Amino acid sequence: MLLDTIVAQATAPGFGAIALVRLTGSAARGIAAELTGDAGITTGAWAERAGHLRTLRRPGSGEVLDQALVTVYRAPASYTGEDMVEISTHGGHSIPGNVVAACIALGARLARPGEFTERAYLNGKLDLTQAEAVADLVAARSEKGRTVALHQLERGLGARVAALREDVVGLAALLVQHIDFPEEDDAPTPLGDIAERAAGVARDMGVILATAPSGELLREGAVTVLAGRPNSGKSSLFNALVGQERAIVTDVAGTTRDAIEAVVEVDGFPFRLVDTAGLRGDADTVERLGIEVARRYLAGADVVLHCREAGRAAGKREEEFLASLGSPVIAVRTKWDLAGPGEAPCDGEVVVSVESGEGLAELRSMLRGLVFQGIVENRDEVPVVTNRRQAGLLRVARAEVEAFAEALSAEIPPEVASAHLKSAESALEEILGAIAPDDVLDRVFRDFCIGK
Ligand SMILES: Nc1nc2c(ncn2[C@@H]2O[C@H](COP(=O)(O)OP(=O)(O)OP(=O)(O)O)[C@@H](O)[C@H]2O)c(=O)[nH]1
Ligand SMILES: [Mg+2]
Repeated sequence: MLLDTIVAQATAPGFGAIALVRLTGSAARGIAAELTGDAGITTGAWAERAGHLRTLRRPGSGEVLDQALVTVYRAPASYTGEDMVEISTHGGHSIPGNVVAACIALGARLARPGEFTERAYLNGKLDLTQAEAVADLVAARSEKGRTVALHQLERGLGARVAALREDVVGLAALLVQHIDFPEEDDAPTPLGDIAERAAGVARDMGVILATAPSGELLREGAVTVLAGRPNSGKSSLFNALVGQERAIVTDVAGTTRDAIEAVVEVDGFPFRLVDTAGLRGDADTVERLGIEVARRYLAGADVVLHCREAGRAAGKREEEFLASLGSPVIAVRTKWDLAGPGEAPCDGEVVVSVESGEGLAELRSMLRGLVFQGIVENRDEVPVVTNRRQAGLLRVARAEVEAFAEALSAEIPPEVASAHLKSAESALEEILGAIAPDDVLDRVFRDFCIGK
């Protein structure tokens, strides 16, 4: 596949010792030869995959841009599968920008986000699940999230989906035998057996699908909403869990008005912590808006930390509110350093004090246990389905294989039933990206960084 030549700075913009500018495409080596004034890059005189220190010059004026380390990769042995050049320049704002501009002046085009990885996919270097893993790896918010993304980059999901596709193709082959040679002596596999095998394949799909919820949580972080009456210590607890003073804390009820989010890692697992406005009926307009926001977050929460300060009994409305929540709730008794002598926590309540630090470790371990218990127990079973695209298509494939098994059992003609297998196969191929409509590709690569 011949595509135009693209360029981008792969390292984050800003101050740093080194910046990496990447070029890929058929003109990559020619552009690098002009930048360095060294024709050896195009003739093949250069050792590939080795750094060469060269002076880069602006095309036309010959003004020196930088001294840089230039590495050449020849197609197909490169990340994208095309001719590629990586230029390590000095860091900072202007040098890498000038080098990118010089490449553009020499005929390259600025890359779109994810375009390098998209080319790797288009050239068969990665399947689509691996391309997704590249984005996940860069964006991973926790140690465990990184593990999952790495597993997927090693084709953790891709290999299993490819095996399932083989299973489906195998079922179709058995069926064809049956359709073509129903009367043969060494008889084809009976339809009942084929149906049973199909049910087994659908079950295998179910096992992988069952990892989808935790895969998604590990990627996105579990949405953890702090809720409770005004002044119950939500923002203080939020700050304690985040480890810095992010939310404003005062002794005035109604301090927090908008939702504040922070991603925190708890024992290697990712949580998206949300501090919200306290819930009460007699709020002013701005606070009421904040309460509305809080309710929206509560509706989408994976877990709620309900805060009630020491010395205050739970109101009836508060209990009704808790009962109305769809998500699991951890009851937190805050400001425990202020608890009266006879005061005791209720059943299942965890007591904390941000003053003394008491109870924070216990709260963290409760949080991790509640949301990620399944993963903690199955240490070896890495979740393989990590996003909605994969889960949706796998669900389609499973439904089709199940429908196929049922059709055979209902004595629907095999020729007709086989249509379900075709659909299952297509869905599995779409997971791998063997067939992928443009809008699917756009969605996958849209969230990448430029230069990746
Ligand atoms: N002694 C003590 N005071 C605390 C503790 N946690 C919070 N406070 C105090 O309680 C008051 C309210 O705390 P916030 O964290 O602002 O409470 P909030 O629930 O966010 O309040 P709103 O945003 O108004 O809904 C502040 O004066 C805090 O300093 C604690 O563990 N011990
Ligand atoms: Mg607050």
